[in-house]
Amino acid sequence: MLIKRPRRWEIPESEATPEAVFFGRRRFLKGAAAIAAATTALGATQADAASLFGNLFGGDDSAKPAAPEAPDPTADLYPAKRNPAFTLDRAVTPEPVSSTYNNFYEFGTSKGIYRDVGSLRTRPWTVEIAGMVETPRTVGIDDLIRAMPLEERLYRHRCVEAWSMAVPWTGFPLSKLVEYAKPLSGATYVRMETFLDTAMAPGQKAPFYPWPYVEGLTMAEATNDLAFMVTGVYGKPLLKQFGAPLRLAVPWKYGFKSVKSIVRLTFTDKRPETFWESLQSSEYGFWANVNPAVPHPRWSQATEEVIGTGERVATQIYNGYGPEVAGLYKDLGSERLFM
Ligand SMILES: Nc1nc2c(c(=O)[nH]1)N[C@H]1C(S)=C(S)[C@@H](COP(=O)(O)O)O[C@H]1N2
Ligand SMILES: [Mo]
Repeated sequence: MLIKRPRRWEIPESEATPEAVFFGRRRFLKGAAAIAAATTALGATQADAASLFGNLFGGDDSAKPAAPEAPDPTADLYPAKRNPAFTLDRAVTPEPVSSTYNNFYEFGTSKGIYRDVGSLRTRPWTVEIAGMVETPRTVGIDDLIRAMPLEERLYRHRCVEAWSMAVPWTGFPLSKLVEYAKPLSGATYVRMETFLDTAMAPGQKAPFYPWPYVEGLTMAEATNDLAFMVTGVYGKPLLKQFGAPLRLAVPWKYGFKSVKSIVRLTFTDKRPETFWESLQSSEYGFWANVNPAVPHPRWSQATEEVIGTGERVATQIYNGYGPEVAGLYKDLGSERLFM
């Protein structure tokens, strides 16, 4: 039994409001009012409306037992060999810490969604390759993982909410998946999408979010060596709360760019409209590169809480990955690159 108590690194809402809370509050009121109006019109009471809304986000925080599942069909591929090129300036965050402090709004807005992801079914799972490619196609996740060269990389991970971790991801360079997809030369962006299934993910019943979760990169970003498709963590197949069975890790950008539980990649010549940007473009942009000198409209980005240590450290430009990625942005002076 886990007892929920505030931890040192949980920044008070008054200081740094997580992505959800702002909308959480404003849109919550709208959503609650809409549900109240709708259900009242149908003859239900306001109390029913309130409990319906409570149910959307799972009114209680207690553990939900996960149904028994077959062992992961790719388990034999782990642990993969660590790539020594990717080192850290800090200790790896212990798994019990990083796996109990996650953002995955499909399952609710708390950091404790590891208790609620049992309903995520990761097999069968397919990944669709769509849009401007030689041949659009759909591939089974296990065939895809086995076709790719797996390696382990230690990456820093910096959330826009001013906390960070260091995580040993296993996966393959996104550039390998781009090669596999054979995009047409006119494609300039890749759009990546999470599943949409309200039965698996109760958070997707909340009507005021633009589901499914969408993210995107330019082709230059997607083929940069740092852009990593993640299939495992801590030497094992990915745990559900980290975005199983396939998620992105782009460590020079704020965490919200690293989309989880991907089902579709669409190659396109139009810049994708992303989940957070369409919710609130004045706070969350397309580029979202980490920069301590550019504050979020509601809090500073100068420092970050290292989850699990109680330490607050200085944030680095591009989250410390400037040598690898700064060149991608040298001709984009007029763009809002840092939010
Ligand atoms: N589909 C989906 N992807 C997502 C999110 C989400 O809510 N849904 N949250 C993002 C945010 S805000 C962060 S910080 C990271 C969190 O990744 P982690 O839980 O592995 O630390 O996932 C990102 N990817
Ligand atoms: Mo985040």
